[in-house]
Amino acid sequence: MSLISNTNLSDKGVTVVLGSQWGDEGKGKLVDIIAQEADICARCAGGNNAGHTIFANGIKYDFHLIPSGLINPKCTSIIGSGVVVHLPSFFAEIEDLESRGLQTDGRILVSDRAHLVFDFHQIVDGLKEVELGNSSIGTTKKGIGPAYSSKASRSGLRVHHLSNLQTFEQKFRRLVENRRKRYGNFEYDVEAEIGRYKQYAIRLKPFIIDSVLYMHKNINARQKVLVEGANALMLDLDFGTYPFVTSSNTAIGGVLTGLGIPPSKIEKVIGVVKAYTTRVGSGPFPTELLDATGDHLQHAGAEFGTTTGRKRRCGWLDLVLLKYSTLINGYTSINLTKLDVLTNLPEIKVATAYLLNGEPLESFPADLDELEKITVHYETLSSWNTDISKCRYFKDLPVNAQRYVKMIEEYLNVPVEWIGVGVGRDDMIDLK
Ligand code: 2SA
Ligand code: GDP
Ligand code: MG
Repeated sequence: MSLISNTNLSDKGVTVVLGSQWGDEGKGKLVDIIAQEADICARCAGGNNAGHTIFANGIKYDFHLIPSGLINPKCTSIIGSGVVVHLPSFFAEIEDLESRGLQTDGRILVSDRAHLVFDFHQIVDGLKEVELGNSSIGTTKKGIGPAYSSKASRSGLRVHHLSNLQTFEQKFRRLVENRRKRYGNFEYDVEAEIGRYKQYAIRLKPFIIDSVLYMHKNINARQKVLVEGANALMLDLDFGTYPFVTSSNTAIGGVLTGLGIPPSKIEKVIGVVKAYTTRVGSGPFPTELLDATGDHLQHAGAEFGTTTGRKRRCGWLDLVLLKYSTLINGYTSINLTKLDVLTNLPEIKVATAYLLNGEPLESFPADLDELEKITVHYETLSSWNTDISKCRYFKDLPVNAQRYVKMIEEYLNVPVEWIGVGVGRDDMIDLK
């Protein structure tokens, strides 16, 4: 019997799950658990750059574009207007999930306002990275940045454009032409792509909805609604380590703009916090460990990108970063994940301050040059060496693991509601 409580979702408002660090905190696992009670699970931002791995019923599922609530057969998945959709990947993901035994018919709905990612966006993503040379972002090359650029420059194509193929074709040709002017005459068969999209237009028709109306009707009917954040706060276009960020608002603001729901409808914001820090791609990482401890975390935590297979960089938990993340997202509770990965370390360090010229900074700096110059102040905590993966109650944890959790709670002044102790759905301590 699962020890996870049955009171995770409220019918009074929406529950949001957000990544608090640089992603891959284990959002998918929590979303899957909570979605067992949900009527609706919605994605609001990002695209198939995201990767959410779930182990449930003895099966491994990798979600990218489709919300991770799909494993509950009673839960409907919504791809909101803030998401960018690469249709070939969308259909391939559905086929993959069906091959793993999930039934998807009528259970996945896509906003008519969502923007489309085309193969040429992916080509441009690669070309842009090459152009940046040593300063490349380390994107997933899924075309996410270029698709959001088309959106921001008001030349993008949205899902509803597929209902008028004549306009679609005109706008599409203009868009490719424009990108060729900027990036050269890259190889891309425009005619073949238009042909494919004529087919996709037919195939996608049953999935398309006005998601604004859908969400409002269901929220007002007191359906249990869960929103799954993709990527994480430090990858947010405005609040992350710009320019080493993704191109969407991955913070709480993206939930509102990416689904068209007002802030008053949000009841709960759960921040997913990995017990250490990881980052995939380039960019600053103050607590990164470029030593044997970093390698140990990478191996013990199986830290490989879910989408690209890249090794994730690893480092100590950074409470300065998490304080900043908490300020922006206003977490009402925390899911601390992967605590089991810290077992058997000789000691554990936690960053509690950034010092610039010997003085502590009040918050996470905007300027990456300033960030380069800081010294990280760590507190050292005693570790534990007993296996915690079978612990199901807080009191079962070794005292030093309990102290670690308490320290995070006190520093951030946010209650830890869940603690992840393994990959499986049941490997979770529910503190409620
Ligand atoms: P992009 O492709 O334009 O969004 O890349 C911009 C930056 O955002 C980072 N990014 C991610 N970071 C962590 N996890 C992500 N999803 C995959 C996963 C990543 C993978 O779950 O493991 O498989 O490599 C993700 N998606 C984007 C990216 O690394 C760039 O730093
Ligand atoms: P997401 O992007 O936040 O959904 O996270 P990912 O799925 O990309 O990466 C998190 C990885 O950690 C996945 O492989 C999960 O199966 C795994 N994971 C999640 N929670 C835990 C945990 O508590 N302990 C361990 N050992 N692994 C976990
Ligand atoms: Mg991930």
